Amino acid sequence: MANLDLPTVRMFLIEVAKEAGLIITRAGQSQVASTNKKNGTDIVTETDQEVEAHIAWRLKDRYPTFGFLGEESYKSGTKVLDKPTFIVDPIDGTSNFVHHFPAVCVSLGLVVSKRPAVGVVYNPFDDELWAAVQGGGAYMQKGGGQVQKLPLYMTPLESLQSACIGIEWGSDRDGPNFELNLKVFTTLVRSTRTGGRFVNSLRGTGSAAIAICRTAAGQQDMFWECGCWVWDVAAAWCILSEAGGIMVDGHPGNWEPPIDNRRYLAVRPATTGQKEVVEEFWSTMGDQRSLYGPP
Ligand code: LIP
Repeated sequence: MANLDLPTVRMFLIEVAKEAGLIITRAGQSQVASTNKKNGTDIVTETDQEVEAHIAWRLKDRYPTFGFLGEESYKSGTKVLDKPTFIVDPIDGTSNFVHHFPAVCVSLGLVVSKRPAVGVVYNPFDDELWAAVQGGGAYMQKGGGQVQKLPLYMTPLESLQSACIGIEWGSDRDGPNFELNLKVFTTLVRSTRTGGRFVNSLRGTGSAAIAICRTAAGQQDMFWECGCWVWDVAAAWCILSEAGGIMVDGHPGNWEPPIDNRRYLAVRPATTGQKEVVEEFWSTMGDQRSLYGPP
C-alpha cells in the first residue's frame, strides 16, 4: 500500500460522494420508482442504479486499474480480491429513502489486501460526512462546519447493560436468521430477572453504514447485524477502526472477521471494556447461529 496515495483517494471519494448526494436529494423530492430484490423489505430504486452508474464512471475513469464492487452491479459469488478495490453502496438506507426518512447515505470504501483502507460515508439530507484513511484517523463534518476528529466521546464501556445498541431486522422475516434476531433482540432487552441483559436501548435506523459511523463517533455503543453485505460496512469499518473502535464477527469467537463476512459486531472506541462487552454480547446467542457467512 506504500505507493498508494490514500489521502488523495479520500479527497476524490468525498468529491464523488457529494456529487452522488446531489442526485439523491434531487430524486428524493419526487415519487421514486422502486422494485423489490429478495422480498418487499429489500428495495432497489432507479436512483440507486443512477447513483451507482455515476460513481462507477467517476471511479473507473480516475482509477482504471482498481477493482469495483457495487451493490447494484454485484454478481452472486463475487469475492473481494487482494488488489485495491472500491466497494460501493450507492444508497445505504434505501427503505428510508423511499419513505422520506432521512437516514440515507452513500458509502464509498477502498479495500486493499481485503482490509479497509479508505472510507467515506455521506448523508446528503443532513449534509453529514464521515471519512477516514488507514493510519490517518477518522473525522466527521456536519453542515459544512468544523471538521471534528472521531470519536466525539470517549468513555469506558461499563457493561452491556448500559449500552445503546444498533440493530437491523434485515430482509429475513422467517427461518433461522429471523429466529436468531428474535432471540438476540429479546435477550438484550429482557430484564435480568427473567434471564435477559436489560440493555439500555436498541436502535434500528435502516442504514448499517450510518449506524457504524455513529458507533465510531461514540454516539452509540455497538452495532450488530448478520446478513448485511460488504458494501454496507466497508467504508464505515475504516472509519470505525481509525476512530479506535473494533469490528468482530457477529457470531461468537472470531475477533478478526473477513471484510465480506456478512456477520458484524461493531464496538465504539473506549478507554476500557471493549473485549468484555463483546464476550457479553456473544453470550446472548447460545447455540443459535445465522446462515450468513463469506461467499
Ligand atoms: C440496508 C442495510 C441494513 C440492512 C437492510 C439493507 P440498503 O442496505 O444498510 O443494514 O438491514 O436490510 O440491506 O439495502 O439500504 O443498501
